[in-house]
Amino acid sequence: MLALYYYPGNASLLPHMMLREIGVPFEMRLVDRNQNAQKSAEYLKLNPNGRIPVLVDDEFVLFETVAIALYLADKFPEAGLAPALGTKERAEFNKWMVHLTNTPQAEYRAWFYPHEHVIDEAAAPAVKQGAEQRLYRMFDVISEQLGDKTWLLGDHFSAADLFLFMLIRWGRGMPRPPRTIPNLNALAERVIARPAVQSALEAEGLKAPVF
Ligand SMILES: N[C@@H](CCC(=O)N[C@@H](CS)C(=O)NCC(=O)O)C(=O)O
Repeated sequence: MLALYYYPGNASLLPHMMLREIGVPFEMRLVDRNQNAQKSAEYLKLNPNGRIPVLVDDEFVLFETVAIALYLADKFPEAGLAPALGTKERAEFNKWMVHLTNTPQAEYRAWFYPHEHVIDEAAAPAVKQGAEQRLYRMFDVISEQLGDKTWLLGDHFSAADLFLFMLIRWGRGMPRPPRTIPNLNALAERVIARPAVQSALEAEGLKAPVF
């Protein structure tokens, strides 16, 4: 049995949307951040970093969003959420998954949790501002790369588009949100129109404006 440890709107949203795209039965297990449950002894056994998400597949336990996404894409290849292994398209897909996780997703960590990056709390606002400026540049580059293509991989919808959608969504509170970039806005609109995405958002109670 597949089970996803999640908190609404967190990085768990990517595997959650994928599970609904795949259409396989799975269980949702809330990690209540209001109770700091991600740092509980029980959860730390699943992810010693105390971060969300974790995927459990029977006895197999996996943390790191992109590792979970790749596992799901490869376990259910018929869902077409990643191109076939060993192809150039797969290399492109891997590029986007790695780029999105180690560039904007990592930068968001500094934007959402600037206090983790300083010793003196007074420096936290400057760290957040720096992260924001870098995020603007990153989204501009992603938008240039996307151009007027339907999806990051052209005609092929993939988990990378779901990932980008989640990152666009996370920036909705920034002074210049990613949705103000036309190419990114168009991609997010296409993603949100997907029934599987709609049901994931609804199940997590994420209401408009979603991004
Ligand atoms: N690299 C990790 C980062 C996960 C992460 O930062 N998760 C956030 C939620 S989006 C979290 O658990 N925050 C609560 C905390 O750090 O205590 C991954 O992609 O799985």
